[in-house]
Amino acid sequence: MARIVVDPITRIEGHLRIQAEVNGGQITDAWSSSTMFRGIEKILKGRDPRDAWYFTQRFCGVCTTVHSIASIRAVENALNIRVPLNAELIRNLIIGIQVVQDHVIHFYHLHALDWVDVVSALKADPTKTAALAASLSDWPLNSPTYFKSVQDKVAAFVKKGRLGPFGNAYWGHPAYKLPPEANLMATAHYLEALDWQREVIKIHAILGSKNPHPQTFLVGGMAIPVDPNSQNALNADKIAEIAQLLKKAKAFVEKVYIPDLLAVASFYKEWAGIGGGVGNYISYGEYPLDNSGKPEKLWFPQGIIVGKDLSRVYPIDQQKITESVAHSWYEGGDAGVHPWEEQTEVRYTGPTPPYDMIDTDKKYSWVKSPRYDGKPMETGPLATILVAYAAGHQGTKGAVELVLGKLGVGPEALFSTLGRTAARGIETLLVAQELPKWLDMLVANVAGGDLAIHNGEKWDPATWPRETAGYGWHNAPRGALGHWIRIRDQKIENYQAVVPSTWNASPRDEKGQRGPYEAALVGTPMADPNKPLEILRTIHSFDPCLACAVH
Ligand code: NFC
Repeated sequence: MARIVVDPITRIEGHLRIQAEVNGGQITDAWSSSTMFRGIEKILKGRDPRDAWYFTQRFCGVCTTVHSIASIRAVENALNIRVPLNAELIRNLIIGIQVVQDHVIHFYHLHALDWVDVVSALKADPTKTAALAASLSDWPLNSPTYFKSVQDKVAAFVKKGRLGPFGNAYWGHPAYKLPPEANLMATAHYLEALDWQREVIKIHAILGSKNPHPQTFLVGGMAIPVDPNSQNALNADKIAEIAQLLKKAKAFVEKVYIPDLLAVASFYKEWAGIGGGVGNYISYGEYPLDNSGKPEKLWFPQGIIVGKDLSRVYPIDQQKITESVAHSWYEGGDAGVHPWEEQTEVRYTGPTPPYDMIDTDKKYSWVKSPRYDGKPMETGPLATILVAYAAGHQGTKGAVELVLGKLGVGPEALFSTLGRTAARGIETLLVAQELPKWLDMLVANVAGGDLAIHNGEKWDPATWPRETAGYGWHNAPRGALGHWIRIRDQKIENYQAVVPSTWNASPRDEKGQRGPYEAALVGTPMADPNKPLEILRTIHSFDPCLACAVH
């Protein structure tokens, strides 16, 4: 038996460490740990609840909008505020383009190199690469000259001995399966996606004044006036610019990302039987289609799937969500606690760095262990797509069947590392195709004379009850994000976030149940424990963000 440590896991945000036991070429047990403390929940106590979004947005530099949305929804829930339809639709546009940009970045820049051997791309024939690309898509850039120029660029890196963004990887590892031409095609699109993502996120600059960390959120609505005829508002020119950027976003997803995903996945079908994990899934659903606040009005439905059973989607009861700190470096009892009651009080009992192993029988992470009704839950694009598919969501059903059909696998293939990566592509495609419709809804609503953007009825704290509590949910790129707030005497009494990567990266709970990363790694084959590429594949398929997870 070998014990291995991967620390830090790179190509993620924040600090994640995996300890694993390997027996006979397979992982037999694993522990997920974050070695970095944040503490922003503590900073919020005593502040004005209307300011909370501004602080929580700094949980993360990657999902830079999501903690504002969850925060303002939590305060609106506590104060029983309905926001105007224009504000809901603008929020949908901000959220949706974040998801699309984030998932493309994940596929190319954070995950592709687990499957694509960049150095092998040097051996490719650019003409054959162009023929391969043309067989998959009519994307205009895909020519022999273009692929040759990319190959020359990579060759120049290699010649200088400085691989730049491609440095320090396991090139030549036996688990890489793509032919050189597919490697060159994916490498070219890796570089192209860098430019594309910078362009499409300009929508945040238009609607939110900047990215990262857009600035136009407001409890009760948004701080961006809508008026087709004013230069100082979201007017017809700006709408036209957003429409162009959405077109650009959709084209790249349809013609580059999805064809690449299918092409790469077709060489790694054995990964449809690896990396399954806990088998329970939670999705908060997303994209309100009106301002009723009702879950049934969300475009992606919300719900829970238990034990990989796609015949039932359970509604979510927020009271059943708890966090345990049995194996996390915080004060607290053994049983999980609901976020309204929970505290974040540090009790570090870990080793003093530098260290080789963390004793995982004791506390071993700064991440807490969220549980639903006592069960570990996976969240993220796979959960979103499984819940929508099982709930009979039309667009999702069609897209899932198309992808499964192209790969020649059944729905059970979704419960895997490959399924997680495919589901992210499906979510991106569906959102990219839907975004222009939400823009059209906004334009139609404004054209009908509704210019309302903020509900100021409860803006004055004197109108608030002396004591209240609320929660705000958002389906972020990495999954189910919830913020819980208690307000007393117009100030924040307690604030707790239960974040997608907290669900997924969680250590064991008081019953010894593994978290999703830990469970997904069990059974993973390892060609060479000294080059743990397979661990990266499964962990990256979740798209971890440990800055968020610990917050
Ligand atoms: Ni950071 Fe996240 C927050 C997480 O909710 N996990 O998707 C978003 O980061 O990327």
